[in-house]
Amino acid sequence: MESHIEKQNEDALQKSFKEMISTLPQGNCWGYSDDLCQYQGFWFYPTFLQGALSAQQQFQAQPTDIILCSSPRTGVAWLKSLTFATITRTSYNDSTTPLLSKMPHDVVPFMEFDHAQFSTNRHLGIPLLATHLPYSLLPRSIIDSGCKLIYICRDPKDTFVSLYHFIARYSKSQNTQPIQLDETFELFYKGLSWYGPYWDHVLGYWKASLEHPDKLLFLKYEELIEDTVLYLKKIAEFMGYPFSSEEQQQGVPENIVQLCSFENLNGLEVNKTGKHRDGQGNLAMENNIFFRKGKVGDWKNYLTTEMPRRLDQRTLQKLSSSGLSF
Ligand code: PAP
Repeated sequence: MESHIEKQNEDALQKSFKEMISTLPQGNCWGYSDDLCQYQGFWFYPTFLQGALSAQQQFQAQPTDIILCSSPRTGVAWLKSLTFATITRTSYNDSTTPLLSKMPHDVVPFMEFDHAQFSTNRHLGIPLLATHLPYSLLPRSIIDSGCKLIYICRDPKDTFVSLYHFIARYSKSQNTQPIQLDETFELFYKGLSWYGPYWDHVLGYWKASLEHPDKLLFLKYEELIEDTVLYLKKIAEFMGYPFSSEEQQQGVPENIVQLCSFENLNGLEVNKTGKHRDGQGNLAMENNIFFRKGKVGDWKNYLTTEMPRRLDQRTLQKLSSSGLSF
C-alpha cells in the first residue's frame, strides 16, 4: 500500500509536471476541452503529457513486455484485439474471451494512464501495453530492457479523416461546437495534431525498426487489411507466440482474425453501448466512438481535390529518402 510519504512525493511530482506543462507553447485544441501543448517537438493534450512524464520517470519495462505503439486513429484497437487474442488463445475460447465483454482498449492498458492495471495484467501473464508516445519520448527502460515493440501506422489521409471524425463525434457527445473539417485539415497539415506531427511520429518508429528489426515490428493498417491472416502469423511469431502447424491446420489464426474483424467487434453489445473510462472525467467516452468504418480509402468521401494532393505532397516531402511510402 502507498505510504503517506510516497503519496506526498507523488503529489509533489505531479504538481511539478503540471507547472512545467503550463509553461509550454499552446496550440488549437481541435474542439477538445484543453489546448494542445508542444513538448520536445510533439503536440499533446496536457493530461496525456502528464501521464507520459510520469511513465518516463516510473515505468519499469521487463524484457518480456510487448509494447503496442501508434499515433491516434491508425488501428491500434484492432492490433490490441489481435495480439490479446493470440497471447491468450490457450486460456480462453471463442465464448469465454474477454474481448466479448470488454472493448479492446480495456483489455490492453495504456501506458500514459494505466500503470496499476498493467501490473495486474502482467501477473496474469499478459505482457501487452499500449502507448501513443513518439519513439523519442518512450521511457528509457523500454529501450534498455530490450522488450519488443509493434508499431502500426496508416495512410495520412485516412488517419486525418478518422481523427477528424473521432473528435467531431466526441464534441457531439459533449454537446460542444463541432470542429470544421477544413480548419482541422490545415492544423493536421502543419503538424499540429494530437501526438503530431504525424509524419515525425511515423518516421521515428520507421528508423528504429530499420536499426532494430528484431525488436520493432513496423506495420501498416493497409497491409493488415490486405492479408490479415498472413500478418497475424508474422505478429505471433515476432511476439514469441507462433502458431504451431497443428494450430494452423485447425484454422486458429483464421478464427482469431474473424473474432477481431471490424464487423464482429463493431456488432458486439459492449462496443455499441458500453463506456470507456467511465468516471474518469473528460477521458470517459462511449465505446462506439472508437469504431467507425474500418476501411481503406474512406478519405475519398471527405477530402476535396486540393486536400489529398497537398497531403500527399507533404507526405512525399517528409518521407523523402526514408525508404517509406504510403
Ligand atoms: P484510437 O487511437 O482512438 O485508439 P485506433 O484504434 O488506433 O484509434 O484506430 C481507429 C480506426 O481503426 C478507426 O478507423 P476509421 O475511423 O477509418 O473507421 C476504426 O474504425 C478502425 N478499427 C477499429 N476496430 C477495427 C477492426 N477490428 N478492424 C479494422 N479497423 C478497425
